Amino acid sequence: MAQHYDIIGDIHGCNNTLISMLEALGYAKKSDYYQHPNRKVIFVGDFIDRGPLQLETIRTVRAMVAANQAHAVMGNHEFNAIAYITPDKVEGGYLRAHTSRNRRNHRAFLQAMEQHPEQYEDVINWFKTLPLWLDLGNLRIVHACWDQLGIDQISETYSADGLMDEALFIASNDPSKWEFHVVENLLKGKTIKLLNNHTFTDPNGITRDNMRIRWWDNKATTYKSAFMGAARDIEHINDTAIDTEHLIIYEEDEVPLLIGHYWMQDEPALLAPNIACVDYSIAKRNGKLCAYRWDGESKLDSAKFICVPRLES
Ligand SMILES: [Mn+2]
Repeated sequence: MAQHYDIIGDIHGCNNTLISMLEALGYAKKSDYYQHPNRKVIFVGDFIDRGPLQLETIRTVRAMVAANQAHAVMGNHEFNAIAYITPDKVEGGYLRAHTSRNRRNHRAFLQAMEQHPEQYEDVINWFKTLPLWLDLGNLRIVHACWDQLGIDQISETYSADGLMDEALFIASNDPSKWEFHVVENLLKGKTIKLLNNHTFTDPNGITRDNMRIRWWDNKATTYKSAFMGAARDIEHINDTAIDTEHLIIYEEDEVPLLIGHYWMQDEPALLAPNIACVDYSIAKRNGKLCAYRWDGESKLDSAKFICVPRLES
């Protein structure tokens, strides 16, 4: 029988909620990791930042991956964590600058590392083993956006299994390189610049002059209809036709794709018949952890989402 998977969304340091999800899915702790008699987990990335149990979350996920009970892909938060402590040999400083904004967004993780400095290097080295994407043939996983052309470019130039070596990591932190733009698409999703220098403040409190878009949706032809974000922000977005190249083709007959990253709200729903997001804003007080139970189907089913409420106070 083909392997079936439970795809679990962004966890952001909420290990108690993660464990309640694993138990809800029928996993039990044997020796030092959670397992299920006939299923495995796929984690979509973003294990760290924001929540209170940073190292505990990493331990839970990592033990399952090491025991071959789970796969995990890289999220933008793991990518940023590596860049934050990687020296920039050309410009000096670090590949991700230690600005107050970057420090603030990384604070929960940095505090955990201050308490356990002996684990910092080991954790970062584990992040470096996370692939940018996972293609199982009948199921695909990426943190934010399946950019096939970009995946092909990385496969031809670096690694066909999406693993980042040092050269790819450095190039993907350099905005003058194609690698930067591909990795941005994969881990942060396609964005487009707003018209007329318009800005808005996103739910993270960050002022943005660009917006995340429904990159797969070929019916989304205006800024408003292509907007991917909080409902309260959409009213600030113009209903003007988009005049730049903005879509990334993912046809409805391609294999199912599971993503995280997008801070979805309300009841889980499919983004397309073959695309589902399992990130339902765990970091918010009323947020939840979401998963999709996949049993080999090529068309996804909105009845197969499962959610557990956030347990961390
Ligand atoms: Mn993310």
